[in-house]
Amino acid sequence: MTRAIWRGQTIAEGDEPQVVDGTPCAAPRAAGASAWDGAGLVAVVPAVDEEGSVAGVVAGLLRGGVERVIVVDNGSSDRTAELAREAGAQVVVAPRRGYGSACRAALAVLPAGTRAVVFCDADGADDLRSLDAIVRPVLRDEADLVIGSRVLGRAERGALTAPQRAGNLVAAALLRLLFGARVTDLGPFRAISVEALCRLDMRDPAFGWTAEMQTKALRLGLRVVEVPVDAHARRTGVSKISGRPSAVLRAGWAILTTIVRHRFTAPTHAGDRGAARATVPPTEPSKEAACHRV
Ligand SMILES: Nc1nc2c(ncn2[C@@H]2O[C@H](COP(=O)(O)OP(=O)(O)OP(=O)(O)O)[C@@H](O)[C@H]2O)c(=O)[nH]1
Ligand SMILES: [Mg+2]
Repeated sequence: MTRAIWRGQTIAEGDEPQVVDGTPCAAPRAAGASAWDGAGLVAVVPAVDEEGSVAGVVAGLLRGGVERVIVVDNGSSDRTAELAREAGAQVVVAPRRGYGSACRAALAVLPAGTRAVVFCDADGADDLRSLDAIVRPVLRDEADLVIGSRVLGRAERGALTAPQRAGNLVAAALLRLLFGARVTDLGPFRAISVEALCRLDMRDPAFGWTAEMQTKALRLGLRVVEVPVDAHARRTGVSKISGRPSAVLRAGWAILTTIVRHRFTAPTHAGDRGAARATVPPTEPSKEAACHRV
């Protein structure tokens, strides 16, 4: 059984996220930190046992101009939630484990007036100097989905493991074959408009989340662009995906099957009932945005 929660999105009964702390961000926003107005920009940060890095990520996002940061925790055994809250984040507990479940839990508590969502990992691997390049095309309505490509940017040693690079190559080849899209990465650092999110009706509870988002967006003909981003290797904490062979295999399988499945199934339009646009204008992103349509 499902119930409507937000602009046409649905969530399974018993899957409701628990808002631990609904207070808005406390940290001051740096004046002139970004070239855009961050009003309505929400960051979603999935985190499990990231106490060494989460506060820095939250503070960096707020400094960069994000209006609200939602950290979604899944049963951390360390001080992740506490430190995220202290840094100014709203902390949400997702009842089910999984990267996708965490992201969905955050979407369920998006505040009214949200225009765009930027997803960012909690381990400090995403270089927040690229925040502006990621969110600007969406906030200016020049793109619906912007993917930060670590392949086009500088990935420091250890930031992308050999299986990650190989997986990206295979996924990119598949996306080119099935959609004609010039995708280079399925990186987690990405921004998307709320209208596009509604239309995608995201479902994947785990590692297929990023591939689902890209594939459905391409299938629906949304404006998907990549921008180069720099990436760091995690410096603290333990890897939940790339450092664990079983997780790598599961993630790889989930990504490939997700791409193929969504290519051959009709896109869902659950979000079209709400504020989503019926059609997306075929405008190209401006050159100024330093991004290319995939
Ligand atoms: N809430 C939540 N967060 C998760 C879950 N799995 C992973 N994460 C977070 O998702 C982000 C990506 O996970 P990582 O462990 O960094 O995966 P990775 O980037 O492939 O691996 P590294 O090379 O170690 O960085 C991190 O912020 C994790 O804390 C989960 O089940 N729930
Ligand atoms: Mg990581």
